[in-house]
Amino acid sequence: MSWDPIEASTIDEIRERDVDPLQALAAGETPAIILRRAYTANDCAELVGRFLERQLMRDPALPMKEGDRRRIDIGTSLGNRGADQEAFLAHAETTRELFSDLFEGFPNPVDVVYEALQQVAGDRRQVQTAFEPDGRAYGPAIFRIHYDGHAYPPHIDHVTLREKRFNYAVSRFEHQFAGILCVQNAASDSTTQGVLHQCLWTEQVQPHIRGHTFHDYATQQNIGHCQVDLQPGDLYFFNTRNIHEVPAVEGDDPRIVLAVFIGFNEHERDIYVWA
Ligand SMILES: O=C(O)CCC(=O)C(=O)O
Ligand SMILES: [Fe+2]
Repeated sequence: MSWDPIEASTIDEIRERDVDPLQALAAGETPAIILRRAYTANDCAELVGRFLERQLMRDPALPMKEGDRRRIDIGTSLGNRGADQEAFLAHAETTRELFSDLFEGFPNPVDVVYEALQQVAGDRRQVQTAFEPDGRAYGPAIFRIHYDGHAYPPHIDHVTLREKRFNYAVSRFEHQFAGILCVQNAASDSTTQGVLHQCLWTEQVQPHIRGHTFHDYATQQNIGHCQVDLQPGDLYFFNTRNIHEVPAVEGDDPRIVLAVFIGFNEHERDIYVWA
């Protein structure tokens, strides 16, 4: 069976290809939903300028110093900060403040991602930032800036299956997706953003993730994959229970994405979004 992304430059076309693309992602029937040109390349470039102006990222033109990080986050990551729920929710508040004026003069890229997801999801579902029962919200989205040498080896992302967090409202979602808006590629001729393997995580696969032998396992088992190539402004969604990876960034230009995680249950109206 071929395993191809549902890809178009309008949501209408995407929904013509599949009546319920999120359900197709949940079922593993498609590797990704790719929306081309969700944001303009020009706005992407100017946004990077804004990050530099506001010193939210390290200027790649300056020499790297001892202790400089290969990845900088602008936003609040549940994966990184979720161990302390109070601190996580307080940090999320500062992200919402930061984002309240960061995009002045541009279309708000976080809204672009949420609106695209809402349209893909359809009227019977409601996309919203994740929140706890007391009303406190998570960070809405995160910019990740990856410098030379940064890679994501084969892995999954899942609040319960991987992170084993059960004390968050998002732990009720069976399916977790990611939404990634490409803001800047590492080099002009390298457009690979992600490699998605046609393999949903199970306990049986875990030793190959832990032992860094997934590629050998995939070859042995004839597991196919889908390579997603993006230009700045392209947005894609995928099921984060599919083993996935991002090849190492090469060169002086950092790879920059705007990322969200998405919680989805087939029979639930609410879709929660966080970072
Ligand atoms: O940056 C990406 O395209 C995806 C990164 C990823 O897999 C993750 O953050 O878990
Ligand atoms: Fe991931």
